[in-house]
Amino acid sequence: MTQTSLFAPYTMGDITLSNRIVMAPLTRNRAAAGLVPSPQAAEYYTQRASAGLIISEASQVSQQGQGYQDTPGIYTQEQITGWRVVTDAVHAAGGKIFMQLWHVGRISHVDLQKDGAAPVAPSAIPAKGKTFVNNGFVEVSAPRALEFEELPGIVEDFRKAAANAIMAGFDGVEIHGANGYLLDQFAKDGANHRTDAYGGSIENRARLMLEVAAAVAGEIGANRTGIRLSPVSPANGISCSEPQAQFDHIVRELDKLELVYLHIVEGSTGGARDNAPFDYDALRAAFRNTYIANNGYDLPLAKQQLADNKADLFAFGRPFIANPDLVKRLETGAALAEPDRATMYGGGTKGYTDYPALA
Ligand code: 8OZ
Repeated sequence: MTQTSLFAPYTMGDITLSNRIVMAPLTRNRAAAGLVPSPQAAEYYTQRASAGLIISEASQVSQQGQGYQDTPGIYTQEQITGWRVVTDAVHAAGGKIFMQLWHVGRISHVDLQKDGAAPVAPSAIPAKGKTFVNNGFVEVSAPRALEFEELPGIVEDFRKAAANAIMAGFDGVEIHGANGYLLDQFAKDGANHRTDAYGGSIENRARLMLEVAAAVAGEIGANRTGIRLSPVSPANGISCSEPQAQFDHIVRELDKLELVYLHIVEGSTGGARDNAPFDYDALRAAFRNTYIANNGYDLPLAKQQLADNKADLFAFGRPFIANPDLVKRLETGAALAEPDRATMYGGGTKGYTDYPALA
């Protein structure tokens, strides 16, 4: 049997990635006026184009879907035009880039919403959590429950955003179904107390996420549609009483839609990989296309998991902030630089485009 390598090309759907290292989506809060990617975004992403695949920072599908200051959108012509500069630059550098499509649901603040409205959620249950607005961390605002009649509009926002992402030159999209944002809020009973067709049972809680996935895949093709899930992450105050059964069901249904990849945050987002028992092998076994593993990976763990056929691709998040040439550093065993926390969220070029590649 031939040895698979992290550093050899991998074919995913209709595209060939130059290696199996993925740049995970990273929120950087540097969008310009109009929530258009900043002029420096093209440079930032191009510096990281040696990743086999870049997944963009989470980008809201509507104003209602925004939860933090200065995150980019993909619902206006100006935003599409701005993102086109980024994708052209990444492609010219030989990279591939998907856009992460985001609706934050209850993780938002009235100051970001149209006319100061309440953020929306499956149920009127506030999250215990903070967001960043008006240049400071504040408690999220109390949400209102979405009306049944509003849910087709949410699906439509994701569908349009996916079409916009393709117009902006992305190779595909990743639906953000993780980390306690809207689709994860619907999927998990800590946030979803609905009594209609979108709550109460495993099938009902999965419904909105699966409708979004079907709509996006129908619009741009399943071969360009991936999704990110975090079955046991408590991120943004979310909880689920039966994550294994919930996510076994979701992944079985996503497999039927033939999405191009499943991107799993294993454990607690940005934290422990073993915060709760969960059988990720069951998800991998239920999904025929590409499995991207994420959370706390380093080179030895990625090598081991690849050798054991636990995943096809490995997404690195924070290491990509300070190491634009992360792939080369991993391949050559070079030391990794540490990111500066103070410049992760917001600011200018400092801590954004000024981390050097190795000479
Ligand atoms: C960090 C800060 C703000 C948002 C996620 C989109 O956790 C995020 C995010 C991360 O998925």
